[in-house]
Amino acid sequence: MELREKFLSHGFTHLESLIVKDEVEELRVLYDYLLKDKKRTEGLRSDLSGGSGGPVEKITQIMRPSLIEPKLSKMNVYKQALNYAKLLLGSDMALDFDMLINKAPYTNTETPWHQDAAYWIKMPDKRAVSCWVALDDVYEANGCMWFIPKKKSTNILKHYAMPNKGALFCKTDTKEAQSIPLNSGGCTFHDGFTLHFSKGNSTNSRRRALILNFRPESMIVLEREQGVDHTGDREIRNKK
Ligand SMILES: O=C(O)CCC(=O)C(=O)O
Repeated sequence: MELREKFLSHGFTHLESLIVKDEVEELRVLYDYLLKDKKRTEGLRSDLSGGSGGPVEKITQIMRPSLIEPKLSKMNVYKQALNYAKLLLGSDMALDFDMLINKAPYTNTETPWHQDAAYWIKMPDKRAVSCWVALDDVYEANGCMWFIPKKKSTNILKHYAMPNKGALFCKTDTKEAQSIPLNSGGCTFHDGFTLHFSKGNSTNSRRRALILNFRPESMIVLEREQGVDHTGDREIRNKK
């Protein structure tokens, strides 16, 4: 099935290779600087697991990393992902925010099932696509992405928050869930209503992902007018 056709009908799709290995290497260097630098990332960094700030972060999330490390947004991956966002959802797509999500070896902590739109304000134009780029080879045991093929509607299930402002999650039937293993440099695309999840990293390998989220320019303007720039606390914004 064509990339766009699959994205529109299932709510997700993937590419075996979005960027070349040399760029993966360059991104890993910037990524690792940010992971180590707790000072510069303060305020934008948190543990999605809901852990209460212990010495080991189980799922490190750093929001808007390109604000801290502007070299990032000059990288080809931002241009490539934007081109695909336009192909999938239209020429008015623009970058809303980027984030890093890292699962260190043996942290064994799943990212619970959720829909991204639960985190966002209600928007009249609901088009959005997240490009999740693997910077390591990813597979089920170290936390590759899983998706449930989307039904036609754009319903948002009831979401709950993990303790300490951790990730949002919902309850869902997962029998149709599909895992998408990737080599580094590959990526998945999912829309804001598609249920997704990843297992904990139970291996000695790393699982670094860079995620770029795109939506219509006019909706980004609307978000910013309402003070939403994806640097603040996680909360359930899109209540039924
Ligand atoms: O990287 C993960 O484990 C989860 C990613 C995710 O939820 C997202 O990109 O929306």
